[in-house]
Amino acid sequence: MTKPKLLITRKLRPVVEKRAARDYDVVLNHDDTVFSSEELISACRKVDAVLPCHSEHFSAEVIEAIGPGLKIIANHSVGTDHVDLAAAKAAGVVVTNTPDVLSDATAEIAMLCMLGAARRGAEGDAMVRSGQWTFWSPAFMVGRQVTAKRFGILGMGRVGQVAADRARGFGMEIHYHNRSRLPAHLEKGAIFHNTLESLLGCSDVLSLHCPVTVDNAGIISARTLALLPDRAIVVNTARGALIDEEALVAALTSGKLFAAGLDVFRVEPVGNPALAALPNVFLLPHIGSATEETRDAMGMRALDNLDVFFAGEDPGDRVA
Ligand code: 8YV
Repeated sequence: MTKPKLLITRKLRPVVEKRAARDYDVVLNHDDTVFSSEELISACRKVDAVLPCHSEHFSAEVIEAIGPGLKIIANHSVGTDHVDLAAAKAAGVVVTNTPDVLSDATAEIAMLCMLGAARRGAEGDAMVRSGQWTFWSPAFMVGRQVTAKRFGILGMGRVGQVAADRARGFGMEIHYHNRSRLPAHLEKGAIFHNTLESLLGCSDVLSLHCPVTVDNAGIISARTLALLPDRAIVVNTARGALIDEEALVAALTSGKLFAAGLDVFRVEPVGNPALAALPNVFLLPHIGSATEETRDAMGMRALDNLDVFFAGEDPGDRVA
């Protein structure tokens, strides 16, 4: 039996590429460069399936231009905002994602961002590294403690729930806003807010854990930032487009916010130079799920979805 032809757009873990090569006729991108739309269209036209990352954009135009050969987009990501799901559905292309397996890694990075922001991690690191640490005093580099403060979660899905568990480890009081209230065994005493506005008023640390959609892009804006307690901390490990970055810069500069910890940006790679110029921002280059264990698990989960699809069944992680 001929193996289905599979395009893997980016460099994955060796164990994942090995399994893929065993079961599929694999096309690899050895240079690990990001395809232009034209390159993506041309490469996808030659295969039955593609295993992309969030770095490949499947707009309605791209999906239409690829044409009928491509049967499945098996994402190596939980987020699917890089794929026009309605267009994929209309074109009869199945789309899957990789939920669950990256929740622990992403919740870890949310804690790193929270602590890096609260305890002035970027300033401290830069000072020691550059040889500028020439003075010490009890009045020096004083940050904010998170213990016993309120941790506000926007989006209490899988990652939000693990982040809540980790924040409980710091004795934080958990507040959340979500489309619907969780059952008590998942809520674990967290306080539900039926509006974002209500959550913001109770968030000493606001941590974003929701997918970005056309409806919530820019939801963290000058208006909503003003509703946070003074000197709050904003953490974003979800998607950059949730935040109006100009408004965030203004809130960090005016002192309304104490700090921010960010793993994601509107423009990736690169980030935002205005945010990078501020000392009270702790920055990471979108590495929330970048651990050995999680990268292996994401790749395996994407391959599981492909195997189920090519066995003629409906993949459990199907999103379109
Ligand atoms: C990944 C992510 O780094 O899963 C997602 O949605 O944003 C990240 O975990 C990336 O998509 C890996 O392909």
